[in-house]
Amino acid sequence: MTKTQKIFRANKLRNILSLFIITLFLYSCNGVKKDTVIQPKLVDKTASKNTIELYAKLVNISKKGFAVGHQDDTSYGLGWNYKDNPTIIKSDVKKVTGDFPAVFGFDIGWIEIDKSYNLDTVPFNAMRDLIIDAYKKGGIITISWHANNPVSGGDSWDQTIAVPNIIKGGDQREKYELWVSRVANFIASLKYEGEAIPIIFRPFHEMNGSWFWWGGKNCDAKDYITLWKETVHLLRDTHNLHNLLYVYSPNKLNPSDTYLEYYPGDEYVDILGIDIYDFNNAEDYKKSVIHDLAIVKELATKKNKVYAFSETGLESIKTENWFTEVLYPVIENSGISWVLTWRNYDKKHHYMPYNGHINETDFIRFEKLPKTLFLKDLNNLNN
Ligand code: BMA
Repeated sequence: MTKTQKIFRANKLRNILSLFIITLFLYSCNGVKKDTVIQPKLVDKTASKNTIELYAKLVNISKKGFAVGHQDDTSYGLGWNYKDNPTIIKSDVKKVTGDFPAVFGFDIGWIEIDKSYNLDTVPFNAMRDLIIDAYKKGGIITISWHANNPVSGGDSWDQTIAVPNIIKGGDQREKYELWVSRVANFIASLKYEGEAIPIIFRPFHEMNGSWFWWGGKNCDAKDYITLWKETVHLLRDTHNLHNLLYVYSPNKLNPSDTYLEYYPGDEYVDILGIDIYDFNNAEDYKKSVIHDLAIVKELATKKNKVYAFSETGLESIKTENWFTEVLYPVIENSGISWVLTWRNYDKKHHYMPYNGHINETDFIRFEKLPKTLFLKDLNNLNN
């Protein structure tokens, strides 16, 4: 190499190095923090500020641990019901641990048929008050929808074929649009200090099972996808709701299931979820959770989306130390943003412990573990 060639090469290297330093500098000038994510591409390009912030919060949570959620947490529990004394907001989780959960789950099944209370007898007026209260406390709200069967008039578990009838061109389309307008009216009524409360909306869940009219053998994947997309269009574009994050949540994957079989596409889903229950077999449960969450994680990472354990639990929680020894180890490092257990209806059908329950102290230990975020932890998170 000649002397001129050497000088030329050194200059070239210096130029590349300077360019690299300038790029880094520009990045820091732009205020791009080290752990800031690339702006998410939400389903709603005009999502409200609070909704974008909620998404950012979910990302942040998943880096610190996971938020703990409970369905109908403040609506009722063992031996009490909000309806009987709406002046005090109770919670079995709070009675046991001293803190509320960080995620509050609600279900709007029966709003579509214009009932004043949902399928589990929670009055919608009470639900609205409790959603506002949970939000005011700093909590995260998620809403599922156990809609009735629009063809037979039966409940969600009525497997009469209905999806082809309610998508565009179907004979029950008008009815479905009316149903969605009732959903939209309720969601539009969820306001705090004049602003729409951001909601994680999880309709048509567990679609890979055949127990609901919108899933499995009761519905083609193609029709399911059409229903999902049309529902998003109605809520977002016709009813102008800009406070929703949409969750896609299949049930536990059986060997023949593919997670994305019913997936409506990246443009229509904000969060990937999965529902898996322990049916009194901790080993099978742990295997499924590890296996399925790894799949969800891989897909969500590729798609740059948040993911969650959208429903779980062991009915009556008879397995000792279920929270610390069965659940925690399989989700501790999973990267989920939240985990939500189902409702506390009575001693036979409940998924969180209550005062005097055999797993009460285990749940107190669970609350103290480093990755579990309850309401106070959530409020203490710095961005
Ligand atoms: C199910 C059960 C039902 C309930 C439904 C909707 O898992 O808890 O009793 O009606 O969820 O909340």
